[in-house]
Amino acid sequence: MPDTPPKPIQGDLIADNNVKIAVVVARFNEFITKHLLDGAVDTWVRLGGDAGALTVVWVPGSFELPVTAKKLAESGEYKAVICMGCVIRGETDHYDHVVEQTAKGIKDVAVSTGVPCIFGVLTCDTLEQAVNRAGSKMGNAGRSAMMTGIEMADLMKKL
Ligand code: INI
Repeated sequence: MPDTPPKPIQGDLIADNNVKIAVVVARFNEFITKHLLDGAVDTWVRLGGDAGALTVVWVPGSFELPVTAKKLAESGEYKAVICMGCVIRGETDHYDHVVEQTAKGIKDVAVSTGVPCIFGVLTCDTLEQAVNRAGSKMGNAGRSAMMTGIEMADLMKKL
């Protein structure tokens, strides 16, 4: 008998207006995060979705992303929650606390609710690094966060 290769299971990259996705954006470093949001919405539209089908929620800073993602995930309405922020290292260890707790918080919400919560938070040493990842030299992290959210929302349906 010929050996048959395994049939992989994976999410498709199709924006379906009936599969609700929420985007939570931190206002801190809005100069950067508004471009991440623009990239995410544009990617959703280019993959076939209507911009109006997305739910966009603004929060003060990245530290507020997990609790907001939790509320959205627990509502049962959303198949993915995309969290976007920008944390830039300063002179103190504040950066480390914000980054660590934000990343862990977002992961905890995803694992406890079963709703994919995407870590679209830039963690940079300099403003230039953030600019490069918000629609210039290094692309736009908002785009990849949206693609990850769409793929994961579809994958969860198939598992
Ligand atoms: N929030 C960010 O999203 N990015 C930062 O770079 C940042 N820094 O550097 O302080 C930041 N701080 C605010 C934090 O997220 C909370 O909003 C605040 O601590 C209130 O809980």
